[in-house]
Amino acid sequence: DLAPLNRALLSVSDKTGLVELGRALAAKGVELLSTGGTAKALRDAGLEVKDVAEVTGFPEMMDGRVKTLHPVVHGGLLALRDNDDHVASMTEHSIGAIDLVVVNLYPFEETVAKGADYAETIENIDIGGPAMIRSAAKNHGFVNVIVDTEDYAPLIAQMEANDGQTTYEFRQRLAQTAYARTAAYDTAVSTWMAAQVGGTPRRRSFAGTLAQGLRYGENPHQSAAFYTDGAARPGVATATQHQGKELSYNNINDTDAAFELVSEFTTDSGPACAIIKHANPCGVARGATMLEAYTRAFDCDRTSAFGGIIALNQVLDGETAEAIAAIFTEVVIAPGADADAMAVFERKKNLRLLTTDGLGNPAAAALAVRQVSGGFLVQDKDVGRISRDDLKVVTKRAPTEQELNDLLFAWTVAKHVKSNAIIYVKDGATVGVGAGQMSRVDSTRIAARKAQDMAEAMGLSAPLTQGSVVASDAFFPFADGLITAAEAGATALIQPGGSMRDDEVIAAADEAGLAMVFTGMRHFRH
Ligand code: 93A
Repeated sequence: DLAPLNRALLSVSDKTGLVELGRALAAKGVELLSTGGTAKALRDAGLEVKDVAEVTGFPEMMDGRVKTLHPVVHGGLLALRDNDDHVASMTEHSIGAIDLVVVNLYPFEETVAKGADYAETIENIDIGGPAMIRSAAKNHGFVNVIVDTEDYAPLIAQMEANDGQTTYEFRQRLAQTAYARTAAYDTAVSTWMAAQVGGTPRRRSFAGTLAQGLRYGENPHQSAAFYTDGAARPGVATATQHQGKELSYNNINDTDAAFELVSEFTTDSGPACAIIKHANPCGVARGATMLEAYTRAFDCDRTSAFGGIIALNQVLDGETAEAIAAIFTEVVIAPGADADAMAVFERKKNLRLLTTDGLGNPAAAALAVRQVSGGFLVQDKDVGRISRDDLKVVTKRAPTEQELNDLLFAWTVAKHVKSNAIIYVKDGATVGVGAGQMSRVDSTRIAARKAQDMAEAMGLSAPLTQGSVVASDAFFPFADGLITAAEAGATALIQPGGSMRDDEVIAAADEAGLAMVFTGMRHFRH
C-alpha cells in the first residue's frame, strides 16, 4: 500500500520548519505548489515553486478568501488514482494529482486570544485550508495530509524508508490527525460565535490537543491521555516541570485542584498554601511567611497530607522547601521557586516541582464539562464570589472582625471542597475539613472528629475547632449540623441560607450564642 509522492501543495500561516521541509521534498524530486506568502518564503530560500494561481488560472482574489478553492486543486486531491473514470476526468480537465497537502490554518484561536475585533476575527476563519485538509484526508488511500509541524520530520523519514513513498498506515494516521484539527478549528469558531450570540447553542463540541499520553487513568486498567485546550492561562496545563517523573492522571487532577484553590489568594495578600488529597483540600492556610502558611496547612490534617499535592500562591523559598521535603509529597506547584528551594528539592528526586507564570484568575469565565452516559453537561465554571457587603447577619450576635475574616476564608475554601462541604477555620487556617459526605451533619461530625484526632496527635489540650468558625457550602436543612459545629467549639457560621427551616436553624444559633451570616450564594461541587 505504498503510494508515490510526486507533487505537493504547501499553504501555511505558521511558517516554522517550512523551508527545511521544502528543501527535503525538493531533494526527493517533489514538485512544489504554493499560495502567496508560502510561495514567497520558499522562493526566498532559493526553492523552485509553482503558484497555485498559475495552476488554477485564477488569481488569489477577494483579500485571499479565494485562493485554492478550485476543481484543479480539489480534483487533484480527491481523484482516486486507481479509478478509470477519475483518471479520465483528470486528463479531460488537465488536473494533475496532488499527493501531499501541508496546511496550517489562519491563526483563528490566537486571533481570539489576543482580543481582536469582530471583523478581524471573521477574516481569520480559514475556509480554503480546511477544505484542502478534508479533501486530502478523505483520499488518504493516496494522499498525505500534514497539519502539524511535528509531522514534517516523520514524513521525510517515511519517504527515506520507502524510496520516496509513504505507507497506508502512515497516511491513515495523518488523516485522523487532520480531521481532529479541522474539528478543533470549527469548535474554536463555534465557541467564539456562541459567546457573540449568547444563549444556549443548539450544538456544542469540544476538542483538545494531545499534550501527553498518560501511563494509565484513575486506575491502572484505564488508559488515559492529557489534552489541552490551548488557552494560555497559568495552571497545570502550562506549568514547567523541573524534576521528578511524569505526572499521572490523578496528579494532574489534584494539582489542578490545588492550584485553582490557592489562586483565590492573590500573591500580594500574603502567603497562602493549600494541600490537596483526592481533589479535596486537607489543609489550607495563610501565614506571615510561606513556611508558616505551609506548617499551619499541614497541621490541619497531618495524616492525610502524606503523599499530598501542595500549591503555594508565592515563590517557593528554601525554608518552606525544607519543611515540605521532610515528608513524602507528590507534587509542589507555585508561581516560581528560588535557588535555595531548587537546591533543597534536588535531593528529592521523586518530588515533582512545577512552576507557573503567576496565579490563575479565579474570576475568569470558563466552561466546566462533565460526561454522562449519552452526552455531557456543560455549565459556567463556578466563579461566584462574595464580599463583606453581600453578607447578611441573621443572628442576634454579629460576627467579630476576626470571625468575619475567618468566615470569608472558610467560604472561599468551601467552594473548592466536594459537597457536602463543611470547613472549620481558625486564624486564617483550616482546622477541620468535612468533604464529600452524603449528609451535611456527617461532614460536620467528621471534620470535628478529625480535629480531635489531630489535637491528640499533637498533644494539645483541646481541638483546634475550639473558637473556630464554620462554612457550609449549602444551607443547613436542619439545626443538627449547626448544633454539632457548636459542640465542637465553633462560634460563628457562614452559609447560603434559604432552607425551609432557616428559622429553626437561626433560633438554634441564637440559643448557642453563635453569630451567623447568610451569603445568598451556594457553592455545590459534586
Ligand atoms: O481565505 S481562505 O480560506 N481561502 C483559500 O482559498 C485558502 N487557501 C489556503 N484561506 C486559504 N488558505 C490559507 O492561507 C491556508 O490555510 C494558510 O493558512 C494560508 C497561507 O497563505 P499564504 O501562503 O499566503 O501565507
